[in-house]
Amino acid sequence: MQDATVAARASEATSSTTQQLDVAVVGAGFAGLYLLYRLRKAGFTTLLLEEAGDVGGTWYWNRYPGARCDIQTIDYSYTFDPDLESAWQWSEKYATQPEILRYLGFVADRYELRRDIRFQTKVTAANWDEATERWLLKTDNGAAISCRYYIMATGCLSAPKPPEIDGVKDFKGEVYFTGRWPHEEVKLAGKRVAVIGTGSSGIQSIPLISEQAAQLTVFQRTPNFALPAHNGPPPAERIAMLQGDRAGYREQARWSMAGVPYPQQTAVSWQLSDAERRERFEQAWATGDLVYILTQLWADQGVDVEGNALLAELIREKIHATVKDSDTAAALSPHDHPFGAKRPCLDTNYYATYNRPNVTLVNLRQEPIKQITASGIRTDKRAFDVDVIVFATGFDAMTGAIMAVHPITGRGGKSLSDVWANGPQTYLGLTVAGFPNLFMITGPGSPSVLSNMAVSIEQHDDWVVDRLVAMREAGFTTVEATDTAQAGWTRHMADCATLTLHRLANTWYTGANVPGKAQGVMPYTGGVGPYRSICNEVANGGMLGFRLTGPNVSEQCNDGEVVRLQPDVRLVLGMLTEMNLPPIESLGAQGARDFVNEFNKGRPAGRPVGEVGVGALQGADGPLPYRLYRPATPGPHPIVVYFHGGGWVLGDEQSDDPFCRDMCRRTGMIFVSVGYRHAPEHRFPAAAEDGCAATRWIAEHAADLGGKPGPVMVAGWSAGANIAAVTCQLARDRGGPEISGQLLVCPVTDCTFDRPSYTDNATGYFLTRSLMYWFWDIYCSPADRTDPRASPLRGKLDGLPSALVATCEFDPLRDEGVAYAEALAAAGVPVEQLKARGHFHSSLTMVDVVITGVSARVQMAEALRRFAGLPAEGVRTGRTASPQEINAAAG
Ligand code: NA7
Repeated sequence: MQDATVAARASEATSSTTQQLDVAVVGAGFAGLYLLYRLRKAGFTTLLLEEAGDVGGTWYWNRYPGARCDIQTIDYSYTFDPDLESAWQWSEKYATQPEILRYLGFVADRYELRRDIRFQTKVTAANWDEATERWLLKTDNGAAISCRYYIMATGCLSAPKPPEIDGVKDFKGEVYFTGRWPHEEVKLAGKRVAVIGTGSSGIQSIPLISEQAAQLTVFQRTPNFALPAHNGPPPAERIAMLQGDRAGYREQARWSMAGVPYPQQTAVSWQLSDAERRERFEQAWATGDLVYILTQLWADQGVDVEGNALLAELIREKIHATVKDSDTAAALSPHDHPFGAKRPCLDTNYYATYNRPNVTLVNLRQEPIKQITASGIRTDKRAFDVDVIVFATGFDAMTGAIMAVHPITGRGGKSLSDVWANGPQTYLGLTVAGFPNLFMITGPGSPSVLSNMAVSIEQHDDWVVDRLVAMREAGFTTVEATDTAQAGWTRHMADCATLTLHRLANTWYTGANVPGKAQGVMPYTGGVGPYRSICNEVANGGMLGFRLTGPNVSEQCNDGEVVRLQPDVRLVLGMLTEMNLPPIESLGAQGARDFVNEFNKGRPAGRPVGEVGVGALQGADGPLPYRLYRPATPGPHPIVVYFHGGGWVLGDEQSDDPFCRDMCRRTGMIFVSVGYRHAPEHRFPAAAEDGCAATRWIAEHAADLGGKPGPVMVAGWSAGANIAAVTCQLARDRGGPEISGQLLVCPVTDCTFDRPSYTDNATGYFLTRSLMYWFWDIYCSPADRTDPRASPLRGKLDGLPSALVATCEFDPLRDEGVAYAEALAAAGVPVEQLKARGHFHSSLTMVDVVITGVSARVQMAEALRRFAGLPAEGVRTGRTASPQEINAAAG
């Protein structure tokens, strides 16, 4: 940007009249530039306000040595115009800051964007004027602005965080911030330089600073994981993929999890040998691609502490292999957070830099900084005299640029800072209730920093402009998120966050890097593709969760929550819908069995247990197969007799294998899964009688099976839970076996179809009303259905063993499960209810697929241990480890 142009724009705007606009946008980075392009094309009068002297956003300010993108540049580009894509060629796999800045300048020139940008202009206040229904902006340069829509394209990492160290002002040497690096050359040659901070900015700049400085001292508070970038020309195979099918490549990125076209990894760590895992890791290490290593090694690395630890250990090995001094290597090796939970970095020679004689690492965990003095930095052990201090201390991320930069006052005079005092609340990360016509591009609550920003920015820009166009066509002039929608989004965000490991690290993702900032995972962790489909759903659902008004149209408010399912349940159901399967009941019994067997082959293998054995036991009318899962701990163990699901028609003793393994591991108990007889070959009461007979046989042979003699427990899912419930009643009435507890997961308990859950969830959640009709028809004649051996809710319930009854919100069987639990309680049976919000009939047994079911599985395991008279602390909780626990485990 030539100075003359800046001056011209400023003087044009200094008139005393308020400038009237359709849209004002803050920020001329990736987001603002494309937004301006689209808004202008759509016919909105638009002005961009930018504090800097030229376009570039974060790439204007972050000019420190070594600044580069760390998403491959061919992915970190605009995709809206194929001509632009062929007009610009990137020279490197990861472009430098100057090249990215040139690119953004090229884009600004190509679409003549600068003529609608007021540079060197800060917004000093933004107020929603209820009378005119417009935003009124004050700026420090030029006329005030009145606009219908106000859009923050301010970036997620653009408000540098103060260093919070005493004495910075006393320092007599040079001070630089990586996020506000000078435009003129900074000469470090021959100087003693200190760098504080080892996030991406520190890790990128430290190797280059070390080459110039006489002495470099790095002050590290938290070690970070860094991987070699292997920078060079853009990789030929990715270019070939892009050029082979540009549209397809870009579309795949848009629907991927991270905004980069990689497929979902399905192999899980425990299916791979050490050698196989190492081979995958070495390949990833050689690839030099963050998204690749974060998503392609094994499916559990991003969601499971144990799967993640395997990878973290391999990276620590690399650090030790590179850094010669073992104490320095140990200090550089992260142990306090799972890999990926804090933003990992791409580096060029970062770890090797510590082998240079002029580089020293100071571990602030062992000697915290006391203060900065006139001559340098003092820790509580030593003083370091330096000529230059570089603060690579990061940003007030996600909310800083929106909230801290200027007061934003919405409806009723409420300030955004107050509304967000306990953390950002948004609807879709795009809007905030109480702030009509205000949009944020890649705001908190959207995938933003957990994605390829270029993809997320284009999606947000497109979504906003498309909505404004649609509103204009319909005559609406205001749009505002409802409280219901926002609360629902906050809940969905929290559900998503339980899926990942981000909550286990103190990072700028959670606000932990800024003292006093509210804590919580701020970006949307549910993935780019799922997020895009949700935004589309909102738009296609009549602007679900928004109130729209206009002068000549009646108000429209299609209120509600856009996602009520757990995020992984939503993905599973979405995949099932896409498969366009025929209704199971149309396949016939054998066809349905074949289908289920085939379907089960595609699920993750169950986790290892001590031993899996098979055998035969005595059923009601002959031998039945069983499968026994034994814990790895020394026995004898309590025994749980397990009955699989499948509507009395489908499945076998193997079909709930991952669930049996999971429960065996969590409880430390033997699970014996019984292959009871099925209909239509063996109709009612064969399955029920087998259940009782099998339980008796197992109780009698407990010692032979390695189990504890004495009472057993029963458990089952769906029709299997029906058998478990019936078994308890029969055992009580027939003088044994003794049963100490029953775990009923989504049980069938009654033959009527008139409870509301049969209507609410009749279709769309895999187990349908018509499938249940079919199961009942095959299993049981109408005359037999009221028999308590088919409908245990109709039986006598007193004197039954303690129970845990688990039900799922989106399950036709929900209400009969609840009815059974209530009836048991009324009969004086100790009963615990587990109502799984956002889950469907198969959620709790789909181990390692529906990961959000883990807390329910923990609760179920605790109940079984209670039934067995064991202490609760033996329950393995899987992914619920806290940062403290990770630290403790790491020693
Ligand atoms: P980051 O990733 O937030 O890193 C900041 C670093 O500065 C980090 O190592 C911090 O340690 C350290 N820090 C912050 N404040 C202090 C104080 N007071 N004393 C000592 N050390 C401190 O910012 P970056 O600019 O490197 O990267 C930001 C993102 O930009 C990056 O993730 C990419 O997405 C691009 P801590 O970890 O808090 O202990």
